[in-house]
Amino acid sequence: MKTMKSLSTSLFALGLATLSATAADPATALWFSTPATKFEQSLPLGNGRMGAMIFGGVDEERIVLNESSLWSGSPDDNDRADAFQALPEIRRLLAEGKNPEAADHVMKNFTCQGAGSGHGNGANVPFGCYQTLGNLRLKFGDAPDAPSSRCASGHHALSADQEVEFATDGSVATKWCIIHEGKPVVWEMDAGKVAVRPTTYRLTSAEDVPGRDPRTWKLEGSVDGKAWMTLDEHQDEPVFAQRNETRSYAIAHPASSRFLRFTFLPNPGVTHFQVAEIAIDGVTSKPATTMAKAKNYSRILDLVTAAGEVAYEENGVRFQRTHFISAPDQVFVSRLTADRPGSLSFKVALDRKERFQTVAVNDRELLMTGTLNDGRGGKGVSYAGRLRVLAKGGTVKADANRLIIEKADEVVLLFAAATDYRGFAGRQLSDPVGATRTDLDKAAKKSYAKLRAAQKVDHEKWFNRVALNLSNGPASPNAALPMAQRLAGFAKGASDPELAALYFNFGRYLLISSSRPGGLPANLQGIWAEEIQTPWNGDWHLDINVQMNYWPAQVGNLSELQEPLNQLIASLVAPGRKTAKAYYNSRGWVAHVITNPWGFTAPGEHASWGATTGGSAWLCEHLWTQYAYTGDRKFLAWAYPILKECALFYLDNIWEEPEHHWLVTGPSNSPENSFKLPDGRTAQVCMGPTIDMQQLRELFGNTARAAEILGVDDELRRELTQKRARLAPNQIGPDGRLQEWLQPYPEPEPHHRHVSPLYGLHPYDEITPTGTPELALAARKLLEGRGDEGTGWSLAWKINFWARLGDGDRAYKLLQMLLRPVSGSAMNYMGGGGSSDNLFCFHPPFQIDGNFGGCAGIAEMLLQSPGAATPVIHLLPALPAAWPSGSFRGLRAQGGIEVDLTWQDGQAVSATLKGVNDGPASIIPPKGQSVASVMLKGKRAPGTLNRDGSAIIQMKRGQTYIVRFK
Ligand code: FUC
Repeated sequence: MKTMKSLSTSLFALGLATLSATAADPATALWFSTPATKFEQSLPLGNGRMGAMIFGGVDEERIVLNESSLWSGSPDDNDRADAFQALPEIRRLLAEGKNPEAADHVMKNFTCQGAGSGHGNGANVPFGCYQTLGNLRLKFGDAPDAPSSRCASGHHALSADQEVEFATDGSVATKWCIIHEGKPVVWEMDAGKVAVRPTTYRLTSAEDVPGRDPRTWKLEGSVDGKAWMTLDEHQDEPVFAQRNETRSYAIAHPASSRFLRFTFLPNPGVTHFQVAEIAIDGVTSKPATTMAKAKNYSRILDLVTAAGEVAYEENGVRFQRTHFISAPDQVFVSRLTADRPGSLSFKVALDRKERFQTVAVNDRELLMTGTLNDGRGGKGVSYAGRLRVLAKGGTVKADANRLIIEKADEVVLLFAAATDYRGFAGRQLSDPVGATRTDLDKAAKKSYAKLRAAQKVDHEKWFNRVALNLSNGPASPNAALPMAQRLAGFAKGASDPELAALYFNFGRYLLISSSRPGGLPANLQGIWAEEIQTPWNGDWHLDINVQMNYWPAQVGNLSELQEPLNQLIASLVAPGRKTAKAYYNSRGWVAHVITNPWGFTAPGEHASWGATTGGSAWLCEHLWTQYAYTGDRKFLAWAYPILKECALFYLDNIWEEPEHHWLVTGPSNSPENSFKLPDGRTAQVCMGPTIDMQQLRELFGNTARAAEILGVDDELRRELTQKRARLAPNQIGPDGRLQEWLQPYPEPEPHHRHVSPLYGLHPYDEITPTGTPELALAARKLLEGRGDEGTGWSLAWKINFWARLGDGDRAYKLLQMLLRPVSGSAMNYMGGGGSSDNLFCFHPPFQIDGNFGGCAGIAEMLLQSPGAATPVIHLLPALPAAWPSGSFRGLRAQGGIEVDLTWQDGQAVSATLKGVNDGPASIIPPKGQSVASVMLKGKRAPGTLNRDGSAIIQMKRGQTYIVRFK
């Protein structure tokens, strides 16, 4: 690991030194020289259940708060009871090559019942969505409260960068855009403490679709937010003649108001309403710049101790804030200090975009409560967030719905959050308000130092299991730059191996912070979101995304943190059985493409993607992998019934296609991709896509092996083995590429982000360069054809593919692409993935899967452990030229073997292996090298050195083996 000294030296060389930044290790810390102005620059903290994003502003510290069970929606029956009756006809049409007709049938009879995911905008349908808990705001000094605007009619933008705040961001380049649903659109603003009396206002049209411009509106004012007076009105105004045109209006009846609101009537014939800017003169303003008076500012996320540190000087006083979230004490903690007594004066507020009420319960405590939509207009999950102020010196008092701290020496803030979500995981509370009180009372009995010490011990126990060093020299100059400049420099080609190490460490950090035993699994957002309507509902997508979240768990030595995923899988068995009966009249359980905390297992609402049947099979891979990497038989015994019933579903549902008499799935999709039929029509619904076949080979194989290990179900084992052999095989198309479907159909979108037929290369490993060289070549050709470009997670997957193909430099190129700086969160399916300043993976928008996939990909370049009866330890299978020397400690191979390795000038020097089980292990050295010796306690370890340079050793649990290479 880098020493502190080498970094501080380079910082001084660059003239960028700040006091705190010199303490930051560039491989384990993200540092910034400015506060965050956007979510994707803020610092993520989490204890698995609660999350926080630290902005670190000087005038206002905004902290986005999260709680993993804050889901709208509610349990729902999504199955069409007699859908199975449509199955024979759908299969007949598929067998006859009439895929679009089959798709019509799926649309009519075989999609879910109800609104499904609400086309990815499910906040207000039963599917629901994961939502932000709200904001904690600390307002310093005498800065007036920034006016805050909101959409009082409850309309939500389809993407986070078109939400209501973009109407007052001072930029005509951004807009507020929503679907009005035929209802008046209400914009409301709280101008702050002081009443205002504006006399003019301005509206600016957005950049496109004139029909969406405001045409009929009313402006009202209110002193108390209850009684409203009309200030101005316009009807049937002509559409704005130009895009981004600003028009000014005089207010007909000015009146003193604290609250102001516009009601815009929807324009007939258009679905959307949009406006680039709303400016009430003298009231709305650009957000104040927070850096005006601050000096020597730094903001650091320390991955080792899991704390966000903010420090700066103002008027000669040094201010410091430390933020963390404790798993042992279940509270978010902030400590604020200053080096001159009596310097801390600020106001504390808790807010949310909708459905909240904040009250001061006493002079040092705020309580925010609310209830989410159950998706039927009724009451869903209720939540509570409670904040307590513990101040040394000065005064603390309540003022309406905030707390005011004056002239304190030091302040500790404790925040607890809870919901009454009851389901497969989480706290199962009925009184979240009471729970937050109990959590705070307990935590408040401990000193700050005790809270911090307990949180550090807990976090470090996970984090320190693994260490990675990708350079042996002094830190590169680029590594000393603040994050934004560091990413920009790296994208321009600056050497910065520490950045890759940081990305790896960050992935493990995020898993530790978003997935803890007993809790809900990490979703598309991990646990971090500032929206009400999160992109794609912040759900669990089963056609790669939730699985990718857990790729680092085993190799990254965080096996226990996969438990939430295992529980999610177990929870899908009961609803999945019902779905299997309704749609297939079959045994077993199935989950399709998406799920939520309410047990959604039905197909999605559109045939083009919702017919994907592999979700449950892909989930079950993780149950097997957990066993493979731990050798934990008890776990296997627990998981076996889930695997078995999953396999039974597919056994009942594979059918013989007419051409080759192979067994295939169908109806299905190759996730989200489409193809062209010979008659030129485009289709998505198909039978036997390659990915399904690979997943079934894997599932049937793993289930049979599990049965064998546990000594059960001989007959089932035979059936699995027989049917496995009859599944449609991997095929190479006339263009030499691995085929995606049964036929070599041309693709309308050849660069599609999903590379589903390479499931057999990664995560499954039935395609390997040594075991199946022809298929590996076909896989490589497919990958070349798809191109490197992709969404965030797609880039991350490609790192893993190239690593499996043994091409370290190509994997590194994809890692560079994943690390390229991106901004803007508009949804992009075509490519343009990368990283934001805080290293969050951008699809775009922010989607955490790529962080985990990239982390696993880096590990995959250094160590691979393909599935076999004997655990295999393949060292440096894809080392790029960019990392000639380095070391790692604590990565895991199958069989629960911990591996340490040092390499120099591209050559492995020595490795240490330590197992938790007795048994053989096979060691494969880097290309061009051989195992020279394997020693146990200074003597040759039992085993054999093979002629091809590999070795097999007989390991005893708890013993340390030292491997040398030549
Ligand atoms: C699938 C992917 C998208 C996105 C979404 C959450 O629909 O195809 O790219 O990742 O899931």
